[in-house]
Amino acid sequence: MNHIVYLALGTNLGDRPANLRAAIKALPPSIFHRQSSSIYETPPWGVEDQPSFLNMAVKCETTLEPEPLLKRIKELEVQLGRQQSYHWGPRLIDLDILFYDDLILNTGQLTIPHPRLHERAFVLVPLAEIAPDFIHPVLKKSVKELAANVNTEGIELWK
Ligand code: PH2
Ligand code: MG
Ligand code: MG
Repeated sequence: MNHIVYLALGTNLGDRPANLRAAIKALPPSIFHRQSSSIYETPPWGVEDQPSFLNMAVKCETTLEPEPLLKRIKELEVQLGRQQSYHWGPRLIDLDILFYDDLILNTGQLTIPHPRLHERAFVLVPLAEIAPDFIHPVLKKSVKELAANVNTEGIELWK
């Protein structure tokens, strides 16, 4: 049984475009890459005193259940060289699960949809390119509508 998932990718350390490319290339067959958004340069959100990010969103098809999927993408982050940082601090690569089909899940360890995606222009702007009409299963609004309601100031298409 295959599931459709949307992932957010972010990086603000090292060779940022190379980090995004490496992450997509490193996705295993069990997380099959289907579509990518453009890349955006985005001002740091949460903790502002850090380098700006490159962000994008991808659509994948997966055979993994949500928790094994999370485990696999966390392993991938480590494999790509991510090291421990502080909460919302700088990172080489960050992979977050945004949506998993139209599943609503909260295990304490994993919340789907991502609990802050609707507040984050750096997630919604790229996501709206590849999934404008996807309905947020909790908020019952389309990604396009959510994207229209956040402050997109400072977000720029990456060349
Ligand atoms: N990720 C964070 C914290 N702040 N800001 C931007 N612009 N992009 C991110 O990916 C990001 C962030 C924690 O995951
Ligand atoms: Mg994140
Ligand atoms: Mg993360």
